[in-house]
Amino acid sequence: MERTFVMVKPDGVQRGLIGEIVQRFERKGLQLVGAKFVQITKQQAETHYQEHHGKDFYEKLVAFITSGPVFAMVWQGDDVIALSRQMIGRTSPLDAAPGTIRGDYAAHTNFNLIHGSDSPESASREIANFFGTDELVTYNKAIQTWI
Ligand code: RTP
Ligand code: MG
Repeated sequence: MERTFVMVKPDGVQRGLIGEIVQRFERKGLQLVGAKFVQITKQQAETHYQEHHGKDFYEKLVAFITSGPVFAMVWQGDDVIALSRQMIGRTSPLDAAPGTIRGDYAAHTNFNLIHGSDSPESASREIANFFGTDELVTYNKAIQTWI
């Protein structure tokens, strides 16, 4: 069972898409184990996007992600990292397929609504950057246990 870090970015919050995005993850059958609505610090943003440090879009990216509150979540499930990336869609709106979150709602690479971890290593780092272990809830989900 894997965990991944998913975040509705400031544009998704501003556009009122938190509920729509949470609903897609719930209906997919994934398990929510943590959530918080926060204004992230510059330091947190720099840790989150450390792999992009030095790229030409880095400064704008950090400014954007700290420009307003985000809705941060941890979701759990089998292959949840790859599954979430599939549901989120590709980075650019020209590549994001219809039916994905970005494909359905995003029109610009810099305002693409949502983040999802891209590997188990990123997921661990990103979860630790936003959540304490006491903020993640362990519980049985009926769908996994009725048989
Ligand atoms: P994210 O990390 O936000 O979930 O997005 P991602 O994996 O699909 O894309 P990534 O390559 O990690 O890039 C992080 C964010 O930086 C912006 N970006 N701009 N060439 C550009 O101008 C450019 N490339 C990436 C995007 O907003 C992307 O989500
Ligand atoms: Mg990324």
